Amino acid sequence: MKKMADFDKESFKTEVKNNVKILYRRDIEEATPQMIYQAVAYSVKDDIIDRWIETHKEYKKQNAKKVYYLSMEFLIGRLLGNNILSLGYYPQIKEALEEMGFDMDFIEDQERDPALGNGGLGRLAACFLDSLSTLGYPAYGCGIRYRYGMFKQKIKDGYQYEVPDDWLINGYPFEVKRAEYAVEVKFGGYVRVEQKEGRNHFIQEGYSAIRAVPYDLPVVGYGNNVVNTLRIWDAEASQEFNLESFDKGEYSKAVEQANLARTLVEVLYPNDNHISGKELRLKQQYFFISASVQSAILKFKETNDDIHNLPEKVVFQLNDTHPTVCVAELMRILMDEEGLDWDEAWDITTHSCAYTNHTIMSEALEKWPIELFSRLLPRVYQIVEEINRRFVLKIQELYPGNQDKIKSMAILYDGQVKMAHLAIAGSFSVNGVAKLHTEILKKRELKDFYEMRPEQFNNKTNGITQRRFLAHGNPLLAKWLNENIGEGWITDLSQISKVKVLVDDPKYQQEFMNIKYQNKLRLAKYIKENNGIDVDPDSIFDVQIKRLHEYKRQLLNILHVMHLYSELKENPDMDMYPRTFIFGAKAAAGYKRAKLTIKLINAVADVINNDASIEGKIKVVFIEDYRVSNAEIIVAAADVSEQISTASREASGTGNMKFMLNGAPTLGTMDGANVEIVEEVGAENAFIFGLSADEVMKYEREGGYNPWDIYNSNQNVRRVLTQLINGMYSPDDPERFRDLYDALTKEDIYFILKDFDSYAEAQRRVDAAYRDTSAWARMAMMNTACAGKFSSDRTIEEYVKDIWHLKKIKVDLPKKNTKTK
Ligand code: B1N
Repeated sequence: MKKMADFDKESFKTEVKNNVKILYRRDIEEATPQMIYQAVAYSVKDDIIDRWIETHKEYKKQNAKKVYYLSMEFLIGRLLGNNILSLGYYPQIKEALEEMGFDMDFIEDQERDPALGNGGLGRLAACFLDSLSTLGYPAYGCGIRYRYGMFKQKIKDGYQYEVPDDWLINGYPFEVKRAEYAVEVKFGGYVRVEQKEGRNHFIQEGYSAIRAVPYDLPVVGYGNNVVNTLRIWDAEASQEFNLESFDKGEYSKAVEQANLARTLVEVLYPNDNHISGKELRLKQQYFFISASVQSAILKFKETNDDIHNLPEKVVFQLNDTHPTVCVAELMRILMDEEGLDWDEAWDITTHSCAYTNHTIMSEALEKWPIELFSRLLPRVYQIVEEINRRFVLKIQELYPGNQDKIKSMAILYDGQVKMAHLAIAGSFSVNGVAKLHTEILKKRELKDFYEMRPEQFNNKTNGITQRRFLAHGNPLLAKWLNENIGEGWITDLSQISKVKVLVDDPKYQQEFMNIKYQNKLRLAKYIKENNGIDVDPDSIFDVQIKRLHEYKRQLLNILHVMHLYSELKENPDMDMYPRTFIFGAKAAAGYKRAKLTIKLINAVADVINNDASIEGKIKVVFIEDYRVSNAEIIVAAADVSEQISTASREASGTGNMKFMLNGAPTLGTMDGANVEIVEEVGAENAFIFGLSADEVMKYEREGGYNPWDIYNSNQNVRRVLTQLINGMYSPDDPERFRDLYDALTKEDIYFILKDFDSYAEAQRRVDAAYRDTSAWARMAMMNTACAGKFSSDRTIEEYVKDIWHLKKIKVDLPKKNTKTK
């Protein structure tokens, strides 16, 4: 890697030893691996802090415009390795640790993944922060410091069990508590109106107050000394109380406040693409939004004296509708606290907020009962009512007498607050996350809004950071790239296209596939250690890792495995290239059908893996507790990337990009960003199958299709369906998988049976293609070579140019630094 600062190995070692003493009162010889990790992390943090301070001095000096990326989720994954990489000391620290008798990977493994997110949406937020820092743009991530992040998954007897993720148990070395920036957030009570100086003043009374306390995490830019901040909010009881000095009413209020503080940030809701609708979730939303907006305005006022200039210095990006209460909260602060009138406040708000839509799944659309919303946030609700009143007037002006428009666009309707409508009304920009997704928003989901204000809509195709998912996750390929095309790709992924000139050369093909092989050995070792299953590194590693959801169709994948197995049993000499089907997925704790699908995968694995007669031609592995840290290992080792969602349902996908970058061709539908992947790499370097989004949407308009037509005409489908209910994979309870059978045969709303043949045919193409070693190597290399577009650096540059309008900042290396000479 690039040498970005001179590193003094000896002083680093001394510092680690000292840290062990200071933190744990132990000599290094007596330290546990966790202690060593913490000591190393504190030493690294020490270097980060100087850059962090310097960065913020620079922001202040320049009075720089900042983006506040507001998100309920930041799935950042482990920080130690990435931070060291960004500082530019990775090889040096690895060497120093080796000299001290420690293995770098082992030390990194001591860190718990901060899993403050569910899946793609949270991981995207983390990739964006990485890119913002690396590109030198001033940014804050704002979120919640959940006491328990995404649950840990245990598989027992094939079933998923959820174990709380106590990620803070050993303390998290990279965070800094900033008690001095705590603010108050108010819930409930009522609004009193006071007439003063000829205008109304709105005063919230009888509320419960919570103290929001920020913890800052550094987001280290690669090689540029820029360190941005991920600010996650913790809740504390607002005031200490003395039992005797309270009358009854105040006493119960005080207890209520203390309880609310305790429960508010207790746990991340473990639903992906699904809304729980729980009161506590709305409390979480308002809590972190009120705190973030307050702190953004305080920061703004440090260097600006006219609040009207807010949109020139601040932009709030809403990561889906979860932070949408921001629109009303900003209005409240501007009017009630800054004394602006409605029109001024609305002008500022609608020039400061921008909204990203991440899904069209109807069960993920946020709607809050007005009863709940107004009780919890009485003043904010008044403001929402007024926003709605004016918005509906505008609709009526444009479409006189058209009730349908009001029905489909109003913010308040049917006793509900529709958060997407509020987000659109209050934002100057609305974007989707892949071309196809944005088109579907414009033509279908948000059609009426698009027609009203087309210039508001834009697309920002997602991306991923190559620093984590190649430089860190696949060090062998990273080294190979550095040697053959230089290091430019690390900060400019478009340069990876230089690999194209190597794809036809047998020498490079062999090197590339040898690296893949080494990565498969690494994964095989992980699987052996964590699952106790032996897998054959010479088999095709066919991987589907993502949240478990019906629309993602893990069920299609496992039904096809069942089909292959039946074929093989019927015809033991069948010519089939050995294949390892690898799954990793968490199911939301309350999502029954998803959990049953996990059980099915494990049941199929049990039968197939223990059938010696098929000579190991098929193996099925369900990797327990899929998360960011093991994703890095799995992605690097994949031969085939399964991206098989029902077309139109996956807004973008980002796993698809990680696999492509690491040289795994996509086996997928024309959905989400798959469409753009194929555009970049060429259809000949992917395995595409299934209905198109247009076809799916056409069936849906016509009320679906009849699965029995397929059942009756397709014996392969009939056979695997029958196996779901004849006890083949559940001899102790043949009815176990009945619900899956019913879902497929009654409506099959995800078109699994409809796409089955096409999928099986694409799988046969994979089998055939893999046999031509050289052609496969070329295809794998082409995927890596064409992945340039999918860097989150590109995505962020587009957000900056079209929406945020930020300026890059340069930060010089601070003078005084322990590990730099
Ligand atoms: O956001 C990702 C996309 O790449 C995926 O295609 C998309 O499914 C994902 C409610 C969500 N959309 N919506 C959610 C998550 C949590 C929650 O409580 C919805 N996740 C996505 C990044 O754009």
